[in-house]
Amino acid sequence: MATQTKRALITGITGQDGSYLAEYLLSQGYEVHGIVRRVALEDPSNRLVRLSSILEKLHLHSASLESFPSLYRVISEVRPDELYHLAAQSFVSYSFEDSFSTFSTNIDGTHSLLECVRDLVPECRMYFAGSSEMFGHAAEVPQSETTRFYPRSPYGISKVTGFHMSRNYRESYNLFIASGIMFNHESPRRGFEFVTRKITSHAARIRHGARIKLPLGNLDAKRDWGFAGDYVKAMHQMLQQDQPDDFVIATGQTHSVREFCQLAFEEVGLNYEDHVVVDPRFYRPAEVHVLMGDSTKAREKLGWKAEVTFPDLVRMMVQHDLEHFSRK
Ligand code: F7E
Repeated sequence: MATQTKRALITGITGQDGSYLAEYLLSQGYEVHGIVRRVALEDPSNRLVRLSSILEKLHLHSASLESFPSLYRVISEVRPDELYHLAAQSFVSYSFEDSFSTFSTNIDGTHSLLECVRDLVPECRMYFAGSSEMFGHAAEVPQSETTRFYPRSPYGISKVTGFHMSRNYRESYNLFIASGIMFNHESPRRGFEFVTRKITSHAARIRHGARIKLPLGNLDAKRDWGFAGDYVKAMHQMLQQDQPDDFVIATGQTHSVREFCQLAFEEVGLNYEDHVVVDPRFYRPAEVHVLMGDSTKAREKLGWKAEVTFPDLVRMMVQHDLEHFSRK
């Protein structure tokens, strides 16, 4: 008997992770649906740019995390086998500027989806995108699934809430809901507001002759940076297990923002110290100083490990931006 095509629904499909995940699921033979904002459908050349190479293979539906009825309608139409909830207000700095909208999008949006799954498709397997920001001011290094949460931003708090809600729905209603506690993951598709892409785009533009400085905040913050293309495979793996569970997804290495600058500028033959200026506007009211993940559980149970190393990640992003800005 022929096996039935699995149907996946992705929130946040237009973002970095959503686009890699959509490509990966298509390569695995899935029928891929995505939730996008109505304005994205009206302006595909700008808003769907990360999906441009696969757009005709996708089924896109307009809905908003802020509207329960819109989510309810899409889920009842699509009836997914797997739901990947990636959409969020994900920029930590902005969450300090507008904690209300961050809480509303990230907490109420997750709550709405959980309730839709419970009511409409209780057999659907759901992935919740947790974050290393949940560890925040962590009491231990490295951080694993057993490390206590101590979020340091409204974003981190919203993710802790989403994580606990997901676990509670799993345990209360016997749903298959898995959470990834994902450490920073980057790529040439990263938004320009995040520090890695900010650095690689500036290094490339300066190499091409732009007379600009690179203003940054805390150069000593340390992060466990991996490649987003590796991380979406872990999301999929989590939903193929016999039991739903939570997993730390990380490289196990940590590097400072300063080290990232050093490597990125070296890649274009420059010294970062000649181009970076420290600008207090980019400091955060409360900083997370060191994150480094222990993904032993993911390695043992999912057979997952990060493939792309830190120097290769920096090189990939810089080389992409050199090409990207040569066309501007
Ligand atoms: O900051 C420091 C900043 O904004 C990294 C999101 O995907 O990963 C991401 O959150 C570090 C911080 O990412 C600038 O203070 C210095 O210590 O690239 P970021 P993030 O806050 O770690 C987690 C896992 C998520 O879940 C989030 O959604 O870099 N930093 N100077 C700066 N950061 C920025 N953005 N801009 C600066 O100028």
